[in-house]
Amino acid sequence: MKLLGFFASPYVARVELFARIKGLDLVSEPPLGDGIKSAESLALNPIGRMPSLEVDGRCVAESTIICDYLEDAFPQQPGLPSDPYDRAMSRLVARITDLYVAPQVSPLFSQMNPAARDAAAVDAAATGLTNAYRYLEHFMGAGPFAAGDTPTLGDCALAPYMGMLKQVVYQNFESIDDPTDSPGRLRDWWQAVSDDPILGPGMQDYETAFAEFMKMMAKR
Ligand SMILES: N[C@@H](CCC(=O)N[C@@H](CS)C(=O)NCC(=O)O)C(=O)O
Repeated sequence: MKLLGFFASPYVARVELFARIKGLDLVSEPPLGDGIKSAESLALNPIGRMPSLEVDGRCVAESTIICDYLEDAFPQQPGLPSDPYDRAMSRLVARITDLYVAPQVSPLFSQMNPAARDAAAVDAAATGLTNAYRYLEHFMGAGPFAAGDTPTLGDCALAPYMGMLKQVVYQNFESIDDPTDSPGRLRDWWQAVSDDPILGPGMQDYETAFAEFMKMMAKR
């Protein structure tokens, strides 16, 4: 079994962090050929995005589906809560990350230069993020993690996005606040993630990998 993709991707990180909380030895490795659009990679996963999980020559695609596969294939150390409602909430945090947090990021990436900034585009993304944080706070429950008192899928999905937003958004866009900086559910969640013996070091690794990715992009 091979996890193909770069850890700097929040979707690859989701799967690798999920594997870590499940105690699985699954470390991401570079895509086949010369990248995700190579003939070798596309033959395995025609979607052409990372991550892909190669299992005996076959492929499981899409980060959350890969996590579902790992949960089914390796149930011994669960990566989801046992209570059905809490399981749904953990999955919902991952879904809110995909549907309401992630779409705000690319528009902001293209507005990094303050001199050429489209204020309306920044405002729209800021509103989108504020709404997404409200949805998360509504559904996350008492915690301190995304769904309960141990890390599960929702944490593995949201934490890399939050780490990425911390590096590229909150410090570059004055009008967008870091929700983990002011008292509230997301600050308590981030503290729990940072203090966790698996997710804390995992997020340090993610932040290093993402910073290296940004440096590489800046040189291009
Ligand atoms: N819905 C996919 C999203 C994966 C995704 O967009 N990955 C990015 C890297 S962060 C990618 O491969 N982008 C390449 C492309 O869009 O061509 C998942 O959850 O796995």
